[in-house]
Amino acid sequence: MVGDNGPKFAQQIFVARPSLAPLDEIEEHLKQIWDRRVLTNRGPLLVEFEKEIGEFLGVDHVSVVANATVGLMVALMHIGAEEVITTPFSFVATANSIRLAGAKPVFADIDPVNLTLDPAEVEKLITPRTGAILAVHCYGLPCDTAGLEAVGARHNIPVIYDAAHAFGVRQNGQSLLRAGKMSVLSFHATKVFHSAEGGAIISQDLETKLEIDRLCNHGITDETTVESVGLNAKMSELHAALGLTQLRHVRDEIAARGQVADRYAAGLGQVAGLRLLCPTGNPDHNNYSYPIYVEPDFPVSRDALCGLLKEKGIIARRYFYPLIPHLGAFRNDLEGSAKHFPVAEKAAERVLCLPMYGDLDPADQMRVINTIVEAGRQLSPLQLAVGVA
Ligand code: T4K
Repeated sequence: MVGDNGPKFAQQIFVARPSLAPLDEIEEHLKQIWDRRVLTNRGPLLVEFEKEIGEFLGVDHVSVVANATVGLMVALMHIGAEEVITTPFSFVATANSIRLAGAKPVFADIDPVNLTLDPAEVEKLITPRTGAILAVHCYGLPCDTAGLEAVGARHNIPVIYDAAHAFGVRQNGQSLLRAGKMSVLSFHATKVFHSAEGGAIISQDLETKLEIDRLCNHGITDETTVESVGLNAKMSELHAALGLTQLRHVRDEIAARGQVADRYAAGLGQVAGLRLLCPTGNPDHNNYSYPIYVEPDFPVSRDALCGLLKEKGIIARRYFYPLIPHLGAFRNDLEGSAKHFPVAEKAAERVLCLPMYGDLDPADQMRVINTIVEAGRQLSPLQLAVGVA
C-alpha cells in the first residue's frame, strides 16, 4: 500500500513509479469533457481510447474497463465456468476475479523458466467441471500459449489470459493479446501503460466484444432489454482522457525501461547465485517488472536481501509471496488443486522484484545494484561452515 510508506516516501526508491505526461497535454481532453458534460457511459473519449489502444497494440476488439480485476470477472462471467484452472503464482486479483465471477479456482503448478502455468500440470487437473483456463503472463513473460491452447482444444475449454503485465508484449511477430479467447490488460498506475486505474478486455471477435460491452454496462442491451446479469465495469471519460494522454508517451516509456533493464543486466548478470528472469535487448518484451531469482547458492536469502535493500531505502517487492492458495481467503479452495506446487513454492520464496520504471535515476539504480553485488560477496553459510576466508 502506498499510504503505508509514511514520511520517508520521498527519499525511498520504490518498486514502481507511475510515468506522467506533461500536465498541459491533458488539458485539450479535459476541455472537451467540460464542454460536452459527458462524464461516463461510453463517451467519445472512451471510444477514441479503445480505437487508439487497438491500433497501438495491433488488436481488433478492445473493451476498456475500470480495472483489470473487473475485466477478468466480466471475461469469466461471459464464459460462465464452474471451475477455472489457474496459477498459484500471481497477484491475488487473478483468483479473486474467479471467485467473484461465481467460479472455484483450481491451482496448477507453473514452469520453472517463465514461471507461467504449465500446460501438462493443467491437463492433469481437468474434470467435467472445468469451464476455463486462466493463465497469467507473469512479469510480461509469455505463457506457453501453444501448449495451453492445445490442452484447451483437446478438452473443448477456452483459455483466457490475465495480461495485466503484458501491455505491448509481442510473440511470434504479433501481439501476445491475440492468443486465447480473451486477454485482460491492467492500466493501473504501477503498469507500463496506465490511466491511474483502468484496464481492457481484448476479444478475438466482434460478437464477444459486444457481449462483453453489455456485461460491463449492467447487462443492458437497450432501454427495455436486459438478457444477462452484468455489472458496472465502465471507465470514466476522465480516466480515458488520462489514458489518451499517456498513450502518446508509452513507446518512450517502454524504451526507457529497456535501458534500465540493460543497466541491471550489466551490473547483475555475472553475479553468482542470481538469475535474471527477463530477457535483455528483446524488443518484444516490455520490462514491466525486473524480477531476479535468488538461488540457494547466493550468500543471503531472498528475504535477507530484501531487508538489506530496505535498510538503504530501496523498497524491492516479493511479488508473488505468499502463493495465492496459501492465503487465508483461498485455503478452503484447495480441493481439486494440485497437492503441492514445487516450482511455484520455490519461486514464491526466491523471486524479488527490483525497482523498475522509465525514469529510475541511474545513480539510484547503482545503489540498488551495488547493494546486491555487495550482498553477493558475503560468505555463504556453507563457506562459513568450512572456514573459507
Ligand atoms: N492480475 C495481475 C497479474 C496483477 O498483477 C494485477 C495487479 C491484477 C490482475 C489486477 O489489476 P488491477 O485490478 O489493479 O487493474 C500493485 C497494484 O496495485 C496492482 O495493480 C498490481 N497488480 C500489483 C502487482 O501491484 P500493491 O498493493 O503491491 O501496490 P502498492 O500500492 O504497494 O504500489 C507499489 C509501489 O508503487 C508503491 O510502493 C509505490 C509505487 N506507487 C504506487 C501507486 C499506486 C506510486 O509511486 N504511485 C502510485 O500511485 O499492488
